[in-house]
Amino acid sequence: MELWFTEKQTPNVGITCKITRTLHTETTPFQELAVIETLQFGRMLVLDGMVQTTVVDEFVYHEMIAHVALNTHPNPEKVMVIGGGDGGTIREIVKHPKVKKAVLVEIDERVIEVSKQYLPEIAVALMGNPKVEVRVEDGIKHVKEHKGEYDVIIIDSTEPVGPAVELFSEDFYKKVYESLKDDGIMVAQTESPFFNRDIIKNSFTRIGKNFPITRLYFATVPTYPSGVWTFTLGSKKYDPLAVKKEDIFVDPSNKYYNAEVHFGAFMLPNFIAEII
Ligand code: AG3
Repeated sequence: MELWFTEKQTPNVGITCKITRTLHTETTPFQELAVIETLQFGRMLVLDGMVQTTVVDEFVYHEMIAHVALNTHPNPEKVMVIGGGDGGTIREIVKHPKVKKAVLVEIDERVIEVSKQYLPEIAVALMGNPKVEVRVEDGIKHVKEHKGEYDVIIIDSTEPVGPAVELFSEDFYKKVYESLKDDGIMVAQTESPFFNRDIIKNSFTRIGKNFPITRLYFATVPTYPSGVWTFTLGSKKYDPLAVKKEDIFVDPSNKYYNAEVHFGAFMLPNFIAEII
């Protein structure tokens, strides 16, 4: 018998993976959570039917959401991730030698626990890393209560449906701005330039209302809708394109991000550039 998982990414297109088994399913207070074993991409974390990460391609998204901002800031000592309960973004953040503290603020404790159990290579930094603090808390509440505290804030959210809707609002980006120090930087995952052009445009405009330097960049993630994914960076002071190449920190374990990719990711094909 063949077992297949399909995410219907739009009403007209989906991604289908042959699987060997379902490792875990549950309904948490926030969402439906599953971990399945795919043949092509290894273990896969699925929330509300949407692929969040897979063992085989997670490095692209996690390196790219973390290292671009960390290398734009000259001294990223205190960093926060909102969402990102699988731990992949935190794992990348603690690779950076200047990071002293990385705080994960995830609303759904079950995502953290299930990731630790079934995706240990992704969740590794959530299991006793001295630089990491894990907080099960609403990110919106957290930014309101922590003003002027962070050097870098990374919004590693799900799609803007369900628990993450507010994480794409102008008011939230303003709270993120206020939670950053005077020279802070934020990054948000902002979806597919093929399928979610409105989301990209709206996020860019909303982030740009708060941050004087706003830039869109992209990476290729095979298991996400269309395989092309964007990130939007908002910065109070430092421009990611003004970074000196020789100052860029590249961990030897990186599989995607390097000093060339740092700049190349901002070189947008026309169909992406025209969105913003
Ligand atoms: N968060 C963004 C995943 C969005 C994928 N969308 C989809 N499959 N329709 C990923 C979290 C990884 N730490």
